[in-house]
Amino acid sequence: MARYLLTAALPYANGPIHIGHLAGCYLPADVYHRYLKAKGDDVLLICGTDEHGVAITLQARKEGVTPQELVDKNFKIIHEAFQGLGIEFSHFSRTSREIHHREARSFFLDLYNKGFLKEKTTSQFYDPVARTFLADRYLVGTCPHCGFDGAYGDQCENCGTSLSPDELKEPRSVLSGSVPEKRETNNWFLPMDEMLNLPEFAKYTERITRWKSNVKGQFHSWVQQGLQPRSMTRDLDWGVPVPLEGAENKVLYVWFDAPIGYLSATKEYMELQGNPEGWRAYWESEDSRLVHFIGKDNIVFHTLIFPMMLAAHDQMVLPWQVPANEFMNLEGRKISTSRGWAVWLHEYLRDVPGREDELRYTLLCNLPETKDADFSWQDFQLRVNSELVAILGNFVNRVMVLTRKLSNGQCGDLPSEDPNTAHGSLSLELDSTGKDIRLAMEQFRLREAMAGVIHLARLGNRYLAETEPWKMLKNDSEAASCVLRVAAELCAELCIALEPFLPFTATRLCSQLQWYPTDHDREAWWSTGLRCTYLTSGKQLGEPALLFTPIEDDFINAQVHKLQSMNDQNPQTAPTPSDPTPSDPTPSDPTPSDPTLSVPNSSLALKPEVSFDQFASMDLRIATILSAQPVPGADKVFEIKVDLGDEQRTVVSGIAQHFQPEALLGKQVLMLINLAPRKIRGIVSQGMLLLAENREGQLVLVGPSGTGIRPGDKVS
Ligand code: B3M
Ligand code: ZN
Repeated sequence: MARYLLTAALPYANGPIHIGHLAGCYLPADVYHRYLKAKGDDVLLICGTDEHGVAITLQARKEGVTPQELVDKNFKIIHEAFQGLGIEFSHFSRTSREIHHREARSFFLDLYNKGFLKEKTTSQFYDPVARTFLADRYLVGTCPHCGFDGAYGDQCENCGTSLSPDELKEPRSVLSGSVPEKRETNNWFLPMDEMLNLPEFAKYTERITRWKSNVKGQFHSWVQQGLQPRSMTRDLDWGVPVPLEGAENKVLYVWFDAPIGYLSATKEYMELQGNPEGWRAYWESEDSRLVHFIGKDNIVFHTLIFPMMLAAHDQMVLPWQVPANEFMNLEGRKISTSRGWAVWLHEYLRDVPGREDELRYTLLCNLPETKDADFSWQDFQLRVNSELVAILGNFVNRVMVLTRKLSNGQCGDLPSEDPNTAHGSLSLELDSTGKDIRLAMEQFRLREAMAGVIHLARLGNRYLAETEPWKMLKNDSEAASCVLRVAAELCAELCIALEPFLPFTATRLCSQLQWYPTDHDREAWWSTGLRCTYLTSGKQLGEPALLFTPIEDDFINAQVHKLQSMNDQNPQTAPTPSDPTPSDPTPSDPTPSDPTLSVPNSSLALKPEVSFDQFASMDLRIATILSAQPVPGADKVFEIKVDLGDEQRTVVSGIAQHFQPEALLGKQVLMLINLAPRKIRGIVSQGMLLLAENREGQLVLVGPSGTGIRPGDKVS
C-alpha cells in the first residue's frame, strides 16, 4: 500500500468551471483518486478555490462587487458543480480562510528567515489618481506588435503576444484612466537561479525523466532560458498581507500563496478529522507521493517555483509526478471565457440533468494528454449513441432482459472451467484487457484506460453474439442460463471497472444487478487483476432498465446554437481558430500546437467528402529522412531534412515528442509536397510529413521502408 497526496489546481474563484478545466485536471484527478482508493491505497485528493490575485480584483471590478462578494459567490458555484459531476475531493477549501493566511505567512517567514527572500527596489507603474501601484493587468495601451489599443501590460489579447508593461505604447491605468508614472517600490524576490542548486531540489530533478514529455519539455526550456529571481510580493490590497515590517499595503504574490493552499487545506482537513498532526504523513514522510494534476499553463509553478519553495522549507516532500494536460478546445476553437466560447459545468448540469457520465465519458475519451484536443457536440452525440448506448448499455440490457425471460431474473450456474469454450476465451480476453487498463492507469494514460473499460463491454457483446443465448432459451435452457450467468458476472465486473470513470453508471448498474462490490472485490480487481465470482446461482437480479438513452439531433443543435449566440453577443471578439497558433508563445506556454501536422483527434470523426479532383491535386511522395534536429524553444517540433530523389527539402514537423531524432534517420515517410510553404519558428517548411496516430495518441511512421521504393516515388 502506497501513500499518495493528490492535488488538483486550485481554480480561481473569478468565474465558474468549464469543460476545459475539467479535461485539464479535475476529471483526471478524480478518476485517479477513485482508482487509488479502489486499489486500497492511502490517498487524499486536495483542492479548493484560489481567491487572491489580480484575476479576482479585476473581475470584481467588472461585476461591480467587492472581491469578497465575488469569491463567496463563485466558491459556491464551483463547489456545487464539482459535486454535481461526481468530482470527489477529500477536502475542498478556500485560500481566503484564516488557516490558509496563517500557513502562507508562516511559510513566507520561514523562507525569509533562511535568507531565501531578498529585498529589491524596482520601479513600477503607479496611478497618481487612484494612489496605487498597478499590476500588469491594470495597465492598458497600444500593442507594439499589432497596434491594438486595449492590450494589457502582460499580454495583447488581439495578437496573443506576451508583453511587459514597458513595451506598451501610451499606457493608461484601468482604474482611473490616468497616465501612470514610474515610482520606486520594494519587493521580495525568490532567487530561483541560485535555488536550482539546492540539494533537495537537485535530487528531485532526477525524477523528471519519468514525466510526460510535455511537462519535461517545459521544465527544461524554462531552465535553459535561464531563471531569474522572481518577486513573491505585490503592491496590491487583496491577498495575504506580507508579514514583514515595512511591507504595509503589500500582499504575497498569488502564485506564492496558492500552492501553499494544498498544504493548508490538508491541515484543515486533518483538524476536522480530529487528527491535527495527520498532515505530516503526506507532506513530510519520504514514502509519500505528491502528485499535482494541472493544465499546461501551470507547469512552471508546479515543477519549478513550488518545488523550490518546498525544498527551501523543512523536510517537505517534493512532487513525485506532475501529469499536466494540454488544452481542450471547443468545436475547433480555443475556449475563451471572455468571448463566451465555453461550455460551463453548472449550466450543463442544470440543462442536462441525469447525464453526468455522458459528459465525463466524452471528456475522458478526448483528454488532451499528449496534445491539445477538441470537444464538439457532434462527437458527444456520437460517443453517447454509438459507444455508451450501443456497446455498454446494450450489453447490460441484453443480459438483464434475457435473464428475466429465461429465469425470471435469477442467475444460473457457472459453466465448467474449460479454456476451449467461448467463455474460456472470453475469460482470457478479459484478463488481458484488465491488465492493459491497469497498466494505462499506472502511467496516467486515462484515455486509454477508459477505452479499455468500454472494450470489456464490447467483449461481452461479442460473447453473446457467438453463443446466441436467445436461440437456446427454449430448447437448451441450461446452456442459455450458463451463458447468461457468465455475462452477468461480466456486468458485475463492469461495476468495479467503471466506478473510477463513470461512477453514476456504476451505481445504477449495481442497483440493477442488486449486487454491490466489497472493498475486497475492488482491491483484488484493481491491484492484482484477480477476477472473482461475484454472483451466486439463484441470485435474483433487479429490474432491467436502460443505462443510457440516445442523444437526439435537436439537443445537439440547441447546444451549438446556444454557443453561437453567446458568441454573437460578444461581437468585437470573434473566436480565433485554435490552430495554427498565432505568433510568439507566452512564457508559460513555450510549446504551441504545431500547424504542419494535422492528425484527426478522434478516429470516429470523419472529415467531409472530397472530390476526386481535390484528391488528385495533392502531390504525395515518398521521402527519406536525412536529418532531424530539435528547434530551440519549441519542444514539439523538429526541423527535418528530407530527400525527394532529385531534391532535398526542409520541413518543420510536430513529431518531436514522439521520436528521438536518431530513430528517424534513413526512414521513409509519406509526404505531401505541394502544400504551400509556410514559416514556422522562423524556418520555412516546404511540405508536410504524414504519420498515423495510434490509440494511445502516439505518432507512428507508416512509410514503406524496405519495400524497394525510392525517394521521390509517387503515391497515388
Ligand atoms: N488558480 C491558475 C488557474 O486556475 C491557478 C492555479 C493555482 S494552483 C496552486 O489556472
Ligand atoms: Zn497585439
